Amino acid sequence: MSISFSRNVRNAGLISALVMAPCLAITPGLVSAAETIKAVVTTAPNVPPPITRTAPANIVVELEAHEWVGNLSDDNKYKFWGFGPAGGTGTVHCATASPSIPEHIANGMYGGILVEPVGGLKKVDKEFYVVQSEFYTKPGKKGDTLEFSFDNGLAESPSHVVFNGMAGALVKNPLTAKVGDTIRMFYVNAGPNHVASWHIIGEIFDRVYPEGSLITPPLQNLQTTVVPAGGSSMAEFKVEVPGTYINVDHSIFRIAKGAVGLLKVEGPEQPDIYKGLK
Ligand SMILES: [Cu+2]
Repeated sequence: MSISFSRNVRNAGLISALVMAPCLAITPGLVSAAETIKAVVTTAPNVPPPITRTAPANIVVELEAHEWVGNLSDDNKYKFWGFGPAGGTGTVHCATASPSIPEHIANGMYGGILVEPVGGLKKVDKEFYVVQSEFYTKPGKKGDTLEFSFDNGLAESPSHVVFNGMAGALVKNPLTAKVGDTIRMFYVNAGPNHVASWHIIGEIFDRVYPEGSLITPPLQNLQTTVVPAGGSSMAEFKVEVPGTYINVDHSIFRIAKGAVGLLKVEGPEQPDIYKGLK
């Protein structure tokens, strides 16, 4: 199959969306009669303006498929497939059969989508969005643009497990907050193969909304939470003590493949809560 043919099929491909919180009770009859609106799409870290309508609508999201060579790690580049622009929280990915659905996801064709409950989410000081995903490459040497390996995908043996598209991206650009901040973190797991065990070393999640359901009562005081491949989670917590917290998939050897990020919290020491040993 020629590259141009597969690219054309890809460009015409379906987008399947696993939405975090389908919050409006929309009946099929209402949707078919509803107004059609073009979605406002932006690039991270921007988000579109809040919606003000109170009735259901058919939302058209225009995404264009792109290929580009970018950094997969400090040592290697990779030819990513993706959409531009894309934004939001949850999991959105291609489901096009050519060359194969897994190949689209393994090359980077996914993003997040967030549907807020009616009335919106409670205000917090900081919101973050982290996407975990795996890449499957053939071996290469430093400086190479690595090639995709279908065989390694089949073996479910990723060469890279990354947050936000590149090994160590959130180490180079840590998330930041101040002591006392309330934080909401959306965690999307694009897979394509592995379930994530999301954990922040040094922190406890005050509330976790498993599998991204924002209208189900949250679990409280969790250490680690499971995020399925093709799924998401949301956690809220308050950072009480300054320090560098480490965001990981607690399938912990994946740190060596790139799945590690930092959350740096600045502010006065809180010895009543935590004191390091001298
Ligand atoms: Cu695709």
